[in-house]
Amino acid sequence: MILSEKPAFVPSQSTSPYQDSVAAYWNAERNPVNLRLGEVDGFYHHHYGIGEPDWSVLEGPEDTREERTVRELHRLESAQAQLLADHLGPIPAEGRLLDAGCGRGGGSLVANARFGCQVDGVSISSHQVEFANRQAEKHGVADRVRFHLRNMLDTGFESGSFDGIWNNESTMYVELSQLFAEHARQLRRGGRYVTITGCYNDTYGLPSRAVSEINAHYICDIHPRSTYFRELAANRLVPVSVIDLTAATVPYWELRAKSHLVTGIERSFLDAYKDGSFQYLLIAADRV
Ligand code: GPP
Ligand code: MG
Repeated sequence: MILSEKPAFVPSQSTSPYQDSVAAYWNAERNPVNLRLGEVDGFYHHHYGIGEPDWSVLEGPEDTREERTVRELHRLESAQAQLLADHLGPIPAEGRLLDAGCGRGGGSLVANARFGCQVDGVSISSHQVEFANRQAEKHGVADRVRFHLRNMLDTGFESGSFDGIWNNESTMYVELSQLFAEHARQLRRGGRYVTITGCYNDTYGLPSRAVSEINAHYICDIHPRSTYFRELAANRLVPVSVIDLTAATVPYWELRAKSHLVTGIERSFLDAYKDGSFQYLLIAADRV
């Protein structure tokens, strides 16, 4: 055995048994509500939707009902991704963006289609990274949009190298103090950070039963609203927009609950939003 030989540097991925369990969940995940929706146009999302649905998809000819419902849920999820991109921009074509917790890559492809810029996405799930890179190939943008098996808390990317960073429903898997420190390091001065997230409402108290059910379902740890603003302020990230999307996302969950694509978590989201214990927020902040 040669003790002095160091193993080759591998960019950090999972850093704990907890993160191993999260990676295992996403490596095994094949929910039709994600795969069927992504097949509509090749933008595979791992977030929820916003806006008023066309409820008529639940009625009409039975032979097309499922397809019409899939398209409608996907339209609402796409609207959410577009809203997030609205808050990143304008980003020049020579700019660079980071999608932290990129899932199957739909959000990165949306941002690249909007701005034409380079986008890097990171995930600790090898399945998601491979899937997302295949999608970038299929969209013909693999030279501009790249997915990496890396940990968003310690990406290995150069300091000050990004014009914008976002987390689309991925902050509940990490400590915000660590996440925002890494984002502040990677963003150039004046760069933009955007998150869309579910947070628990401090005015309700601690997490409700429904919020705890969501945590157990996804193996995550939903943060209180207060922690977002405390940790942004502590990490040179100054909020510029805060939008409460709770009312805008409830109809998505109502449609999903009536669809053939239920996963079993729909009631918990509806209860959590309606009892006031949970909020769906967009927060945009500038790096100073
Ligand atoms: C998953 O999206 C999003 C999360 C697991 C984060 C939890 C989000 C909160 C707002 C609390 P998905 O599209 O993979 O989930 P599903 O399979 O249920 O559609
Ligand atoms: Mg989904």
